[in-house]
Amino acid sequence: MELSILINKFNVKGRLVSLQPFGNGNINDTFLAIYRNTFTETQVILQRVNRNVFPDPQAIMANMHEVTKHCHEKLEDDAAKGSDDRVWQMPRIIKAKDSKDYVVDDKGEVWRVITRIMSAHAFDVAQGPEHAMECGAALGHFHYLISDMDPKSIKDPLPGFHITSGYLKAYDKTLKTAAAKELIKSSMEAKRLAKFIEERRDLALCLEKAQKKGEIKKRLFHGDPKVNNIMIDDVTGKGTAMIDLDTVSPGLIHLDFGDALRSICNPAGEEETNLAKVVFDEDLCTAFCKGYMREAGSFLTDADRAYLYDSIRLLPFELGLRFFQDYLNGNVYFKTKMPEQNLNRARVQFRLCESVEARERSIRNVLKKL
Ligand code: GN1
Ligand code: MG
Repeated sequence: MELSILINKFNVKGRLVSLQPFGNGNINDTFLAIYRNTFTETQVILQRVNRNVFPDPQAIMANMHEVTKHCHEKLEDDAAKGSDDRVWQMPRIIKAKDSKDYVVDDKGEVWRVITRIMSAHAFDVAQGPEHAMECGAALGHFHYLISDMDPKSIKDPLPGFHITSGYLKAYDKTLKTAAAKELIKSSMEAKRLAKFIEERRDLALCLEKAQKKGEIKKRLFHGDPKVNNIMIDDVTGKGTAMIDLDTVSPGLIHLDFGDALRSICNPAGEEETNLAKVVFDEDLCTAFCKGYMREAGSFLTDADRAYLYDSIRLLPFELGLRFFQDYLNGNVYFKTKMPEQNLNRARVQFRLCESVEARERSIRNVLKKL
């Protein structure tokens, strides 16, 4: 189905004047649509939910309905009190003309339209300590927003997501295939990455073990709080919204903390090819943590705090493992433009993990002072 016919099934007023690919997501297809009428224009986001990744796209939309309903009520109550230093925002679902939250096309693909947060941008890399602090505040505020939601209202969007032991199992299975064996045999770099993983198998289980012992507990978490999912107000420079709500589900908030830091403290970005530029930036880390703690510090127990360092080390390892496994498995999960792209993305994450390890003492010191 042509995109302009598809978007016409949603309830947006005005005439469609532009529909263009938008953003740099690795999973869903995203477009920006501009509608014009005699007085003004409306911009909305059209997205196809990737059913290769999300087994049940309708469940994703049911979750989004619940999350946005809960958070919008809370946001409006807080805005009415007027005690915040800004208007916190969250995109809203725009319903289809048949009143559903999504449209299924003739191929069975699920499409949604959501509002665009205007006069705000998300960046692919951290712009400096102030930006990092605002990212921390936005994630902390998001954790506050979802903290009193009933976890039972959310269906598991992606079974096994962020369970590192599961990614190791998938990796071990892939290693046994002829294609993966060939790729490792023919590349020194792939061999080096495989060795990197072997040396850190124990690390992969640290949070899972702490959870089994009951030291840290599951709560709702965002699941994908990387820097380009955090909207910053163009006018004030303040964090205003977390976007990409598909993976909100019960899990450890440590995973969000570690994932946000692995993305924010790597100003070279996820696609850097010169590994010498990939360094974990401690100033950005300190700034992020300050912003996060300001909004969410009161929820964290001593045990939660004790595992923050482990989360910062684990998340780049886990993402590197996911990229490398996908590379060996024929690039079927993360979108790629070049065959070696997932290999390179894995190199970057593993370098970042090493950089965290080299700075363990001083990162722990930063965390202690929070
Ligand atoms: C994916 O959708 P996007 O590009 O924001 C991935 C995250 C990774 C990220 C790395 C559902 O996020 O887990 O951290 O790529 N999302 C999913 O860029 O797998
Ligand atoms: Mg995204």
